[in-house]
Amino acid sequence: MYKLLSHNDLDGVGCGILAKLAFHDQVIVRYNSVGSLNREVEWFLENDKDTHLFITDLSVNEENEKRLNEYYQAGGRLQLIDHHKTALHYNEYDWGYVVVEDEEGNLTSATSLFYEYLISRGLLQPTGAIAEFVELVRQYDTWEWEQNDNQKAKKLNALFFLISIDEFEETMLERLESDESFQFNDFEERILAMEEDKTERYIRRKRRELVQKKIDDLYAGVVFAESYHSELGNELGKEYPHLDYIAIMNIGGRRMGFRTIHDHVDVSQVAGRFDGGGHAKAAGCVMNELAFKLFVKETFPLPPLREDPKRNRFNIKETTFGTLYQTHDEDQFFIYQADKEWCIKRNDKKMDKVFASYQDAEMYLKRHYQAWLARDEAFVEYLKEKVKE
Ligand SMILES: [Mn+2]
Repeated sequence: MYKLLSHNDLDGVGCGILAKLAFHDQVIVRYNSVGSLNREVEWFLENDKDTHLFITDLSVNEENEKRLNEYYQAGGRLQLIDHHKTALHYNEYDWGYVVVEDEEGNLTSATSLFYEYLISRGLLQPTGAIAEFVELVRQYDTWEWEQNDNQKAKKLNALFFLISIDEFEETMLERLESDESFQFNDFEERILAMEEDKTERYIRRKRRELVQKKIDDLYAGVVFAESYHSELGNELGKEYPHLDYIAIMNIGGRRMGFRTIHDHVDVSQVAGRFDGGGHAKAAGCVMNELAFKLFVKETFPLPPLREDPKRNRFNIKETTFGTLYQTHDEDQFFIYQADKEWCIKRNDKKMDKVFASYQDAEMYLKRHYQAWLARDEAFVEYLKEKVKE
């Protein structure tokens, strides 16, 4: 018998589906959150000894790491497969296999690693449909789908959240066992289109709820949300590029996620401060007391960030003539170019700081004053005042 303990996200369930394709009714698959895996492992070590254990897309705590190693040394059959940077130390064990990036420089996922593992040992026959499914999961999990505009990968994840894990497993198994290529059916295409509209509306609303706070040396955008964490982190990150990362608080689940679109930020380190982990661009942790204080208690009284208007015709960024910004404190900031430098006037008084580029000046305003681009009407008023003077 085999047993697979895997993550309860698309990548983790991808591993479960591969295990069932390979071992059929000879495998028991259990999906876990980061928190519940350790209990499962403990139960396994006490009750399940004659089974070949796989752990995918998750890692255990130190205590269980030690116990699993003893189990392996005593002849137990065990394989851990993961692609999280924070799990790399498992490679020191014969039973650990952790790869973040493959030889061609592609980011891996647990599903893609497990697929190769099963094929290389002759446990699974590769097919076009399975290979495509694995690649969709990998692209979604590594967020490569966005660069490639791979809508099919995005839809696969959306479908995963629309139906139960059992249903998802069943319908995928059926398809992968019989079809030559991987396709959604008409019904799925229709509900996926509806789901996309709904997600867009949700994200639009959340964009207006984001608050900003400097935590340690980084500027965080904090938002409360139960679902669509990856999409939210990405959209909010792009909308507010002056923020180093987005923290998404799931109060009900007492968990939080961190996402960044920037290469200079590693959110697995941010999560690490709160005993969590993950990837450079996406990480998470359980909301401990310190995290609750910093991200919930202290951000609760803050007003949300205001979005820059998108339809301005006069007050436009990066014109040499000048651009007006406003703040919650009703300060007016005016960015303009003088010689080769970019300067800022705060309520008509030139500030000492000068900037090499418009972007630097704007970043400064947004980070320090949470300023937003003024609407055309406010800009026109501002110019009228200037003319009067
Ligand atoms: Mn994964």
